[in-house]
Amino acid sequence: MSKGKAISLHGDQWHEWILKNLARGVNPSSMFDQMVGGVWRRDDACEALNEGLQRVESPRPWGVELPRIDHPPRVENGAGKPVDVLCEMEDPHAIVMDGVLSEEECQGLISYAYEKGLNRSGVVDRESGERISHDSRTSSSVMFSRAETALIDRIENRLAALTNWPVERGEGLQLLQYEPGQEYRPHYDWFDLENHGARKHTRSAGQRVATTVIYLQPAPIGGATRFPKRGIEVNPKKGGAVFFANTTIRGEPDRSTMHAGTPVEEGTKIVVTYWQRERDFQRQ
Ligand SMILES: O=C(O)CCC(=O)C(=O)O
Repeated sequence: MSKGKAISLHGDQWHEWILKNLARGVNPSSMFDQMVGGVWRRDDACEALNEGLQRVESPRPWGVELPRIDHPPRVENGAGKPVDVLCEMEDPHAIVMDGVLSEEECQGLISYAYEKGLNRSGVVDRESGERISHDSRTSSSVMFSRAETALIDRIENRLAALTNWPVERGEGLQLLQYEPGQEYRPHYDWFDLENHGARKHTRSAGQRVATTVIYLQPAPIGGATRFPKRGIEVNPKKGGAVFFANTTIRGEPDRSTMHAGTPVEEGTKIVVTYWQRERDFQRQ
């Protein structure tokens, strides 16, 4: 879409509605909700409202900047294949993609993880902020540091370009392996600032604003990523991924992002998770 054209994307009626309401001083964030509840994609609605604010000569910030994926993404994987968007939804704002990593890249990450060794996965304790084992998360995992290998560096830079978000704001990739019966029960990735332990994790880099789960090896049966509040389940192919924004456009934790890794029924599922923060991230 060329600059200045988002406002006309859905015809004259919407165009006039946007200008009329902004000129009357209506709050752009409540207009945003109506637009996305109608025909608008979230990123187009933001752009159209910003264009509208320019036109009514009242440009002002009204929402937070968040990672966002271009439509279509202008990013290629390690085999030179463009990343493909298969499906996009709102509430939560989630995008399912194909070909984020090539087969070789998937295999390279798995081999490197096995060299390092995997341990039982943990969750963040609400009070202490320490990582603890919990029945709700039974996978094994390994964390990588930023740019730990040339392959990891390349993948992080690709994910940063794909989501239009600085690579410095990404946490290190985390590889998770689930055997039959293993799962990650419904949870949120955003930190609940009511909890002392969670506050410790947001002090320097802020909230986790987006998550991308990349499938390196889907399980033949079971092991989908499920959004139980919406009854939606996704199970991308090898190299595919699901991205979702953890906060609303107002920067509040988005409760519709509750998600789970459903139990694997057969085979082994291996994914990497990439979390992105509001500000630059340094591992504590
Ligand atoms: O394994 C999955 O499908 C989801 C992983 C997940 O929920 C997470 O890492 O936060």
